Amino acid sequence: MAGVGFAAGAVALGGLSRCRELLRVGDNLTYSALHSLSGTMKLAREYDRRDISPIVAIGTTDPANFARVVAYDETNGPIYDRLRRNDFVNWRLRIEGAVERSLDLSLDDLARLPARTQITKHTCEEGWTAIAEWRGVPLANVLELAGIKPGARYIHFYPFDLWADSIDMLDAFHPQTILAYMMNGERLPIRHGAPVRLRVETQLGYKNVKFLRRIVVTESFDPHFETLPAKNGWAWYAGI
Ligand SMILES: Nc1nc2c(c(=O)[nH]1)N[C@H]1C(S)=C(S)[C@@H](COP(=O)(O)O)O[C@H]1N2
Ligand SMILES: [Mo]
Repeated sequence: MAGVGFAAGAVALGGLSRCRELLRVGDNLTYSALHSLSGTMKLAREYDRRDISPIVAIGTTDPANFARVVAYDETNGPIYDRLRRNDFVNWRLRIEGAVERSLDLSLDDLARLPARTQITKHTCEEGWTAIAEWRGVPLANVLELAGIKPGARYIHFYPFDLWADSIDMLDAFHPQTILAYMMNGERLPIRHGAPVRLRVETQLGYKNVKFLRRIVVTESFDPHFETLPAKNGWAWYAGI
């Protein structure tokens, strides 16, 4: 794992100068100061079971509830509704883009891959924090399965609501970056992102995309990739 992470890190740094041109000034400073210069894979602090705290569900708490969700997606909201009625048996996570082979992974497929459990602190940009236990597949394992192409630089995450976001290879191959399907020892509840959400422990809360349906690997940074966090004026890189 460490070897793979290092290699991916080197690849990501190669693309950095290009991406730096495209990012806003604020992002540049944070990105340089907190991320690219470190070059190492610093682990976020992990806690004990007794530290687990009540965690509020924020943002979209049910992508199928069109009446209450600001980020309701007219196409994917109804699909989410159908999938959850059948306990997500027919849900598939699509992985595509700059990969050797596209994948459609079921919950069972994910459960068969090596898993990681971590008790970490979620830090929301609104100022609250909460500690929870997450279990899921390291994103690195899924990317290796798909075989990312040499030019791949960024990973985009698309959920069943209108939220979306992207991370670079350093964070994608970070050992604590997982596709979580369990929370506090139980299946991930709807309000926290069922059936699968991203946990990226190196960044602020809004990067942790819930209700995943699609992951797209890209070679270049798309400054026009429309995301709700970007529309809110929040930085693309939100390292903590
Ligand atoms: N799909 C989706 N992911 C999302 C959001 C959302 O509204 N929709 N909100 C984000 C924000 S701002 C935070 S703080 C966390 C909250 O996660 P929680 O609801 O499990 O506490 O999810 C993030 N991921
Ligand atoms: Mo947040």
